[in-house]
Amino acid sequence: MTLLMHLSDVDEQAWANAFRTSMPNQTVVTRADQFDPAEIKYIFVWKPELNAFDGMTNLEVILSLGAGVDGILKHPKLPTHLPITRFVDQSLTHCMTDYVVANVGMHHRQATKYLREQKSKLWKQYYPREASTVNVGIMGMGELGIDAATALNRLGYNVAGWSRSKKDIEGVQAFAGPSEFKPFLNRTDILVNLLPLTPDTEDILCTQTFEQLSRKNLPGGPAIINAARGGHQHEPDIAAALQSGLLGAASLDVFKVEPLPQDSPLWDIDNCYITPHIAAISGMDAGVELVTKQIARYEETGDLLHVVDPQRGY
Ligand code: NDP
Ligand code: OXD
Repeated sequence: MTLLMHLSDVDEQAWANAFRTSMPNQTVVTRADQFDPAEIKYIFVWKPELNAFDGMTNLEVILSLGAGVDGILKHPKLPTHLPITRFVDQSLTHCMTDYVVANVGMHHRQATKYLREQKSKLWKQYYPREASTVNVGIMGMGELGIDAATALNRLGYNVAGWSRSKKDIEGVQAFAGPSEFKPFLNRTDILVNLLPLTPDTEDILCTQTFEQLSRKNLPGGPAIINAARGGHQHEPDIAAALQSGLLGAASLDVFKVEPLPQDSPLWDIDNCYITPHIAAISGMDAGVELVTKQIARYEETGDLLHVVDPQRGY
């Protein structure tokens, strides 16, 4: 069998070398190598180009480097009959939880107010309120949402989750489906997005959503944290909401266009906390171990783990 690396924006050669060590009996090629596409049985992919699957008449499995597979599912020449697996690993999950906990803590502890006052050399104490007075709402209670919710709950935050099906997690209030979206938002001071990008979730971070958030517990107004996909956010609405006070702050790790264009107004808004899509990464050690096990399992049993449901879109 031959495994092809098709990894845009990451060091494809370094991944190939790591796989050659972990699977010494298999052939591993990169896009820079000479190979016959008909010999490729597995493709390990991130941000596939238009020709990604061309000529692969014997391809059996598409293995995603990312946890999110929206970029693969929307590929115009995707061989739709093939299974797609996604990246699920504790190292990525814990990395995301770090990002969420850090940003929730920052907004709970009024980072924007203190940064503004620092600029004026103003020494003014606002006594911190306990974590239990802050309602955090997590949209998307899958691999990542559940871990973040559990960690925030442990820190004393009042946590709720919203998903398609209800989740029974101790100490975390469960909301599900479109009919419970409004009550979920109404109780939420800090809204965290960990949804997959699908037609149902596109542009979910918009004015209509922000207007329903609670304005009771955070002195500066509600905050949003988007660590999922840029396609979830309506960026003009976010910019307007941050400037009008409809939102007190936003932490954004992902954007409609990446890298975020130089002329985006978001860069200059002081209550917008921008990171360049690094909330959580698919580490090489974990990725090589996961894919090596997936292939061994598939070769032995024909089964795979973490298979995407193309109908649901995640
Ligand atoms: P999962 O597939 O494990 O979980 C998705 C969750 O979203 C599930 O709880 C699902 O509900 C819920 N959901 C899906 N559609 C809807 C909907 N229409 N309404 C309500 N809930 C919905 O995904 P992960 O937790 O592994 O990852 C989430 C996303 O995080 C990825 O898709 C990716 O885009 C993003 N990501 C971003 C990274 C970064 O660095 N910024 C890194 C890694 C991932 P149910 O449980 O009922 O099915
Ligand atoms: C992912 C990502 O989906 O890094 O894994 O965005």
